[in-house]
Amino acid sequence: MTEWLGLPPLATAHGGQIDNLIGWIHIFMLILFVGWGGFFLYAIVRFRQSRNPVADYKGVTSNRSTYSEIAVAVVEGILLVGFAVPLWATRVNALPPESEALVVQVTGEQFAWNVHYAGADRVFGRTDIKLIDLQSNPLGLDRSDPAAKDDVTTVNQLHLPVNRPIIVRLRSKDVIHSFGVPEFRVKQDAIPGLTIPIWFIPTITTTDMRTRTGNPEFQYEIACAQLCGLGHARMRGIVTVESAEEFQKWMEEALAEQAGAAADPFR
Ligand SMILES: [Cu+2]
Repeated sequence: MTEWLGLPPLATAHGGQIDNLIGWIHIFMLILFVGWGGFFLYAIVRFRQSRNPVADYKGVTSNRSTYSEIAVAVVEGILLVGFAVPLWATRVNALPPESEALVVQVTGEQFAWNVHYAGADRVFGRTDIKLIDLQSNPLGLDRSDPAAKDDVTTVNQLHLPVNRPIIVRLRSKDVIHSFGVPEFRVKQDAIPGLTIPIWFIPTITTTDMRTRTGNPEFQYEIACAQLCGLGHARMRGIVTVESAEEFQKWMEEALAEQAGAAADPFR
């Protein structure tokens, strides 16, 4: 219904509502544009100098312009209070229970996305600023903490299972970044000192999207949507949406690889 907007293909459960709102705003703005544009042309012709050599000091006496201003304000109020605010409220208040969702921590830094999964125990391992090593441990994860044993961390690789609620806990190590995935209709600033949850349900796997778009190289991409420094343009993360089984397999492989690296740091 909203294809005429030319937005990127949609790949989350809530995105249709956002597209509808964007569509209605466009329609309303088009009506306003035609209305004001028409009035402007009318005024140029109607009040041309040759017809009105002397200024009329009385001016407009009818109330029509006041009424049309009020009508525009009412429609804008309805768009805001009736559509935009309730939609926003479900995004920020109605978070799914963590027992049903996959919770993943995503921490922005100049210029990368650090991804942290809690693993099977669903508890995020302890992190410590003293343990941060930009190459080997950018999150400062304490591997000696029992809760950290099954944690998986990646850089710029966010794997997500399809059709399951995802809660991303968004953080930043340095400046303001913004987690934007256009196909998910998700965009949220990452602000130093705050942990901001965002949630969505991905509905189309990367493989399916490649078939649908006819682009064999299609990737969902986290694009940093706030100018955050010189490397801003290369701050791109890859999001892989896959089946629950594929996701599980990937987690196990990543865990095995990390266990190997921890046992032999000079490997
Ligand atoms: Cu950034």
